[in-house]
Amino acid sequence: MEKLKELVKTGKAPETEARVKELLAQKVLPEKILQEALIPAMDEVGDLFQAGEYFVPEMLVAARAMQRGLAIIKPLVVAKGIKPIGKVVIGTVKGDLHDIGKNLVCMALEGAGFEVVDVGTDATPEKFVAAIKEHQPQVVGLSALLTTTMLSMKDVIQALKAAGVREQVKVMIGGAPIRQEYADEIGADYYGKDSTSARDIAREVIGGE
Ligand code: B12
Repeated sequence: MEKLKELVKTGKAPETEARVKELLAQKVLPEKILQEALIPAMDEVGDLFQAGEYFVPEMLVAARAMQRGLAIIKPLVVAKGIKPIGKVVIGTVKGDLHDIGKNLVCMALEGAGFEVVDVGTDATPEKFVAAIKEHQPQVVGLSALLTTTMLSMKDVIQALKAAGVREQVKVMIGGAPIRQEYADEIGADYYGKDSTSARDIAREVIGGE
């Protein structure tokens, strides 16, 4: 696991892929690989960036390596051929390009049997509104990793109100800078600290219907 973490941190994409496969062959659970190597590696990359030891290019190659690893794990944790139990529209808000966390949330939701409509990154409030009108989800997930872009979560909620669709969905928000207080402040229904919470929230909403 330590070796895998190091490979992600140093942005070695093909080696990351190979190491993930190796660990899986040794019967290490995909969830364990995710929780104990891939995610902690990105946390450490963030710390190195903050300390001025890493710059954007290093963060970028590390993110690419992480995504190569995730691509191997995804089919193992995502449910297949099951009738979806509910629908979630999710995206990273306007101005924000971080999508690893959102993709993990998508994986957890799909793994639990939800249909996920991913509107991608840098998604405008209008894009969320259009996706809600088209797909009629029960839950909308908003992700933001920057203290500057988390402010656009409020714009999305306002746009949902203006479009008359706010009452038909529950809004859950998440991302590293987000806290419960912020969810309360902007009128989001839920805050989820990680992908497991996102899955539990979706289950609660859909189970509660
Ligand atoms: C990788 C990375 C990048 C990559 C992103 C690649 C990609 N495809 O995502 C690149 C290099 C592009 C990048 C760019 C930038 N980044 Co950056 N980045 C990171 C880094 C190192 C890791 C993020 C990550 O993937 N974490 C791993 C995932 C698994 O965790 P997560 O995203 O938090 O998601 C989990 C939870 O938050 C939650 N969650 C997430 N979304 C949602 C949604 C819902 C609905 C729910 C319920 C839960 C939930 O569940 C997830 C799984 O558990 C972080 C550091 C950090 N520790 O966060 C900095 C970080 C977020 N970046 C930072 C900065 C400053 C930038 C740049 C501005 C740098 C620059 N000067 O250009 C740009 C901004 C670009 C933009 N417009 O978005 C700062 C933000 C500071 C701040 N407070 O605003 C951080 C914190 C680094 C730091 N320590 O300073 N970055």
